[in-house]
Amino acid sequence: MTLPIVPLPRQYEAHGATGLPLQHLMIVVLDEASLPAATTLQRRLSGVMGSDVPLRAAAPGEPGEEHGAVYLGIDGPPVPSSTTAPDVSEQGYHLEVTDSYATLQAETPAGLHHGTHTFLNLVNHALASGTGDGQRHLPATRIVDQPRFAWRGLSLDVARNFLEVATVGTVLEVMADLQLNVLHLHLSDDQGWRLQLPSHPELTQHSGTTSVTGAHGGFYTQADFAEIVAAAAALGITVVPEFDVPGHTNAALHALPDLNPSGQAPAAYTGIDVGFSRLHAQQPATSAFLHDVFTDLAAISPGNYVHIGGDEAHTLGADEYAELVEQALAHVVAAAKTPVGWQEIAAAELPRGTVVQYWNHHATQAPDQIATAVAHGARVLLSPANRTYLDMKYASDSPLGLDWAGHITARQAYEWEPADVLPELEEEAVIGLEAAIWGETIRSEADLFYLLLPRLAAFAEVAWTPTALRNWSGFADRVETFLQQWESRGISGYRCPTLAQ
Ligand code: TNX
Repeated sequence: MTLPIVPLPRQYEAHGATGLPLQHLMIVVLDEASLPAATTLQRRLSGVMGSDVPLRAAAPGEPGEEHGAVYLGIDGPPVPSSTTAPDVSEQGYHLEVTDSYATLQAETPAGLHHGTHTFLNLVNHALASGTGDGQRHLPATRIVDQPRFAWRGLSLDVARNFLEVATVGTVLEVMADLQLNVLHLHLSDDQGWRLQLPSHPELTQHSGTTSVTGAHGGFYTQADFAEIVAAAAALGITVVPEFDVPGHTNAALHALPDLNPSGQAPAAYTGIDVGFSRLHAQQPATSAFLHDVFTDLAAISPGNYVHIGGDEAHTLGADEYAELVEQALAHVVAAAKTPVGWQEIAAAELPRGTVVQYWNHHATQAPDQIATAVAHGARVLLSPANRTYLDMKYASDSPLGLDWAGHITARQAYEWEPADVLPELEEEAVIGLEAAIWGETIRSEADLFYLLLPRLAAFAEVAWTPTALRNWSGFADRVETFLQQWESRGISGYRCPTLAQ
């Protein structure tokens, strides 16, 4: 028996005869800490079942074998809310589906969320494959599951072109389906500044509606951002917000003339080149700018992590680059958050615990700096561009996407081993994996999902399931139901020809 879901659980076995009938399910919470995950499960389960699934608290001493009940409980010590998920290595869960009830248990709220996603995936599969209303059953199974990597992220570029709150909400639901737990929002770049800030409203006033080609601008208000964070938390997903400095800053330079040595703001940028813009350490307004934007960002973001960017500042000298990066890092630390930055920040002095996001795919570049950073207490997030940059074209004839890191078929997004990316690193130094989707060629939600799916599903299984348990043809079979399920929700991926190979 193979469970028909993505990512494939670590351990499972058949456990019963007929399976659990889908009619008359009800959710029963065994403790208060389980209520948030239970409430989200109730909402999503009611949605797929097409009728309200009841939820109630267990009565004290209730035997726990009621027909149709789905019991949810947390049996570990209390931990802070799911916004701290990436630090929690205990993201595992036990799910037991018998012929008459189901029990889902985890040590943490994060683990419980993952168990509910698996439960829903099993329900979706049963609904898609059942023969008639009365016939639908969940497979009776006992699952013991936990992820390989604690941080399983997606970096979403809303700066090159803007994505509406509703689109981000759809991305979050798809991420939850795939057990991903970090949404990294790339909120500023040369082409736009996407988050309204109390300290500098000019940033969005002047650079909020600009974009690549000028057609798809927009920005999030504080209320929009809070809505995204809340939607993510309800699904067990942490938001890691990024303002990209000291390069990739034309939108800031355009909105705030004081950041420019000439005092003159450059024109809004609508092209797709990288590496040309920069902050100026000697400019008096620069330090205050760095303080204000990272302090504001940390204040409105409940998650533990704030990303400072740091990539591709090609027009800055090494010393000035390090000075500006160190200022940004210090503001994040002063706001009691853990900083994250692209791999180039390893050239600067890093606070202990900083997460360095490695995007290169040529092992010849930068590993020494990465190794030094790790020796000083940094952790590494792996985003090798030739496997995880999902804005790369599938093939030369793809209508969307770039190709500087090569083409990435669904199969290439799946068949790789994270330990080979930086082989000299101990696995404990690797906090996890993050896919990225950059927005240069994306003009709509349809464009976004064309590039994301099914490659994001392939990525998710690489991040969750140990390589020894993975195989391509099994994945290609299992992901087909997901593609159909997403299509029924109006989300269309690309049927990459490698799925049939
Ligand atoms: C690289 S690698 C970038 C982005 C681009 C992307 C396009 C890195 C941290 N930055 O600025 O949008 O390539 O694929």
